[in-house]
Parts: sequence; structure tokens; C-alpha cells
Amino acid sequence: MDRWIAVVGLGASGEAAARLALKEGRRSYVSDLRADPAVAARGERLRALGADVELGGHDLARIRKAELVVVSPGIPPGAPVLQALEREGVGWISEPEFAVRFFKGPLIVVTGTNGKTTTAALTAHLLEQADVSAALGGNVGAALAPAASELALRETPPDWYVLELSSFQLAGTRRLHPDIGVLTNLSPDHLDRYPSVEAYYGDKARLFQNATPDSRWVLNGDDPKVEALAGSAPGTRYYFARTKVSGRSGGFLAGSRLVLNGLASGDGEEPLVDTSELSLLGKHNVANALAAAVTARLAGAHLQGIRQGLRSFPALPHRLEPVVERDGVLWVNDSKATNVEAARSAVTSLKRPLVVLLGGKDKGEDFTPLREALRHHARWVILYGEARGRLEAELDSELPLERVDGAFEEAVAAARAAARAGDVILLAPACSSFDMFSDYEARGRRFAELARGDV
Ligand code: UMA
Repeated sequence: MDRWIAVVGLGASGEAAARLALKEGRRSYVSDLRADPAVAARGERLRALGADVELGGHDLARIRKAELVVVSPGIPPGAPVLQALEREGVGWISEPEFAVRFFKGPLIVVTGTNGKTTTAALTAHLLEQADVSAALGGNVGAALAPAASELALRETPPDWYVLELSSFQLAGTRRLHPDIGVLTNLSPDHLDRYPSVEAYYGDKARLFQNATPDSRWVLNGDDPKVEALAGSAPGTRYYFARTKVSGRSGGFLAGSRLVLNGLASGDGEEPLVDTSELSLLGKHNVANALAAAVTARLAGAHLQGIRQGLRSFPALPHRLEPVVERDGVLWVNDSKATNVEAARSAVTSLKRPLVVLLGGKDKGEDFTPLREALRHHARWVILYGEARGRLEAELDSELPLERVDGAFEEAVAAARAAARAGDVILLAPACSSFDMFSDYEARGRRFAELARGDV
């Protein structure tokens, strides 16, 4: 056994993990099935730093000999390389698991099905507004924050590390032990990768795997699945919820005001801001704001900073992001609504009549929970992409459905034609983007271009 680190997959995670390995004085063998220009450019950068890079395939003999194997989250468990490692009894870890081993400060981990990027980014923002330095990274997405390993490369450690972790990243964790763990909510997702919802929740439960009495958990008090997943994990629990529950500390809504309770000395209540003062749209963002405020307070942020931060946090791209208002029609980009619950939440969050764009790659989820929300909020529903047929079959025939068999641009044009002054055109697809785009960000960018008439 030599001191090689094998890095499998050369996306943002793989590049960051290899750079960290090199900085820590390890040799690294990095491989990727692809050899396209984007991956090749990463490979060149790493070669210049001394890594051994192989594109177009994985050399199992070399991976097998490594001291540690670090795997990118986008590689599904069924991928031949992971299957081969499993057959040979070679263990592997995920890139954030590797990164946190080099962190030099306390750690907040945020996970859940929806809202985790907003909650993680808002937590970091609230801390910064309270003069507590925070380094944000993980699943957040390259446009907003780096991979976890990039944070470990920084010379000056922050007061707090704030990581958003997906189930794919949690799957490969072993020693992960957050000081504060946040679970936003749970609903079915990624059924194209997991054999069952239970298997997906099982990876989320890894948040709690190394819980100790010192652990602090910020949990969604309105989601019984969250409480069930935390099970009997040791540590102190704090809850964010729509209403105050006696005996529970955390955050809740008193009328339309966000309030913290039991977090400061004296166990008193601490009013924050009115929901109308929040910079973010939508009811689900009230829950995200409460979760972030509780977490930031536990991490030492003062109230003034939290209040200021809740007012000033900008909408994140592709997350219920207002793009433009034209001819009385507001265009809202929620391309990140890649599952049914996220889309349902977006549809019920906006107060104006909606023209909703639904569709994309079918991930196997049940679409029927959307019916009720669409019946109450949507004036018109456009179905497009690979999932359009199943969407049409599963949504109520009494809904105003329009099926578009052509390109995304045609679906957007149909939405424009259907909208009247006062409406919102909402892209909340309930599906992933991979039938037509490289990722949800590309889909959201295209929607925004079409909305603004840039094309
Ligand atoms: N590959 C192989 N062999 C295989 C299969 C794939 O080499 O058998 C290669 C692919 O060619 C690719 C690489 O492995 O080059 C996989 O890269 P990746 O998809 O893991 O991409 P990264 O750039 O490392 O991005 C990942 C996260 N992506 C996914 O989980 C799909 C990013 O989350 C994250 O920001 C980044 O790590 C840094 O932490 C994005 C995401 O969409 C935002 N996440 C999903 C979500 O939020 O729903 C989970």
C-alpha cells in the first residue's frame, strides 16, 4: 500500500480533491471516463501541479492500490467502476468526507430534499452579517460556492465552515461529525438513482451517524419524517416550525413575525423580522429563513446581524428567482425545482395567477401530489420534455393542460402566449433537466434569456 490517493471523476469535486491531496503531500491518480475539453482542461491544470491524470477510463489496478479512494457525487453506485471496487472489497469515500478531515474549525452541515442551498447560503450570510466569518461550500453549485475541498485549501480558516451536502455526498461519509447539523425537510427524490425512497432517506440519515452528546441538530418541526430520521441520535435538538410548540427551542412564526426562542441565555423569545421584510419569495423560504436564523444564532451570530441579513439576502439564481416583469407578466425561474415537492411548494408560494411550465427528464416520481396545488393556483399548465406524457396521464384531466411536443423554446413560447397581464410565468419543472440541458442551471439560464427576450 503506497501513499496514493485515487480520485475517481474529474468534475469540480475531483479537481478540488486532487489539489487538496497534492497540497497535503500525497501523490494522486485522477481518472475520468470522459475526455472532452472541459475535463481535459481540468486534467491539464492538475498535471501541472504534479497529479497523474488519466482521461477516457479508470485503471482499476491503480485505484485498487491507493491508500484512499475519493469518489465524485455524480458517479452513481451502479457505475461499473464502483461495482468493480465493491466486488473487490475496496472502500471509498466522498469528496466532502475527504475535505472535512482537513478542516480547521467547527462545521455546520445542511442537508434535506429541498431548501438546502438557500438555508446553507443564508446561514453563511447571517454569520457574516454578524461579523462571524463563514466559508460556504459543498453541493451549493459552482456558480455560488466551491467544492468542500476548496475550503480546506484556504490558508486562513473561517470561524465556521458551512457545507451543503446532497445524499450522493453523504453516501460516502464515514467520520463526518458536524457541530451543527441541519435537516430542512424530506420528500421523495432521485428515484432514478435509488431503488427506493427508504434508500434515499438512508443516505440522508448519515448526517447523524457519528452524533455525540455535544451535537446540535436544527430540525424541521413540521415534517414528521425529519424527526423520525433523527431517531435517537444523541445531541440537543432545536426546531423551526410554523407555530410555537411548548418545551421546544428554536424558531417559529408568531403571526407574520419570525421569532427565536430558547437560544439565548435566559430562554427568552427574540423577535427577528416580519415575513414581508424577507428578501426571499415564497412560504418555503420562511422555513428556510427560520432554519438559517436558528443555526446562525447557535453559531454565535448576534440578533442585529441576523435581522440585517434576513432583509438583505438576495434571491439565489434558479430558486424562485424573479427574472423580469414584462407587459404585466412576471417571469419566475425555479429551475432548481427538480422534484415534485419543490414544484408543489413553488406553485403554492406565489400569490398571482400562474402559467406553469412542467417537464424534463422523468425521474420516476409520482406526479399526482401536484394536482391539488395546480387546481388552486394555475390558470394554465404547459407540459414539455421527456416526462410530458406521464405528466399528462397523472395530472387531472380537468386542469388546463397544454402538451408541447417540441423544444424547450416552444414550451416557453406557449407559456408566453397563454399569459395575461397580472400573471406569473413560473418554470418549476418537477423533473431534472437532462433530457434537454446539461443541468438545471443551463435550463434556468435559457428560460431567463427567453423571458428577457435576449434571443
Ligand atoms: N464519471 C466517471 N466515471 C463514471 C461516471 C462519471 O469518471 O463512471 C465522471 C463524469 O464524467 C464527471 C464526473 O465523474 O466528469 C462526475 O462529476 P460530478 O457530476 O460529480 O460533478 P462535480 O462537478 O464534481 O459536481 C458535484 C455536484 N454534482 C452532482 O452531485 C451531480 C455538484 O452539485 C456540487 O456543486 C459539486 O460536486 C461540488 O460539491 C450540483 C448538483 O446538481 C449543484 N447536485 C445535485 C442536486 O443538488 O440535486 C445532487
